[in-house]
Amino acid sequence: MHTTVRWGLALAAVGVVLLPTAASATTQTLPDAAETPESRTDIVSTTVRHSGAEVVLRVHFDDLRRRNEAGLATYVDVDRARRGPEYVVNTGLNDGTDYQLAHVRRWQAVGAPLQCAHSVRLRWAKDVAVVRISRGCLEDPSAVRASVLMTDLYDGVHAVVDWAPATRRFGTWLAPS
Ligand SMILES: [Ca+2]
Ligand SMILES: [Ca+2]
Repeated sequence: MHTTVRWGLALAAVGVVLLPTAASATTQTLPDAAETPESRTDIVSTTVRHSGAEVVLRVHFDDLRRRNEAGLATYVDVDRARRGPEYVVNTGLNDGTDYQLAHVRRWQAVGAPLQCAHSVRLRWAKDVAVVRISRGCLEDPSAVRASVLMTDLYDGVHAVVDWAPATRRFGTWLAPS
């Protein structure tokens, strides 16, 4: 009985010690409200995963079609000491679109597009954009967090925007797994 109680206390102590590790996630999914009824590409959720090799953002839309007037900016923050994000992948959401990775200053892409490994894949049947950025592009950060902006010229003149999780706000910091 005495031994059992001791082990119980020991395990409880271990549990407390392990908590900070369990709390530093490598994946986060952020649900998003359907707040832009004018746009088919309203963001409904965003999943960010930080692996040992890359950062992968899966942005789910209400209805992603091959023809649209929408674009997506996926901002990545890698430096806590410097305000705002350091990188962005800008892409259209239409079939055959171009995309590019660039440095960011004050939420604007600056300088020449970066040539390191990154990709954007649009999956029409699943209504998902998959954005991949190798950790090497991001200078092997200890943690990252993301903010996503969809802009849609839904009628060719007026633009609606949808931020996730909110305007110029980020998800949680994610350490590589
Ligand atoms: Ca939304
Ligand atoms: Ca920063």
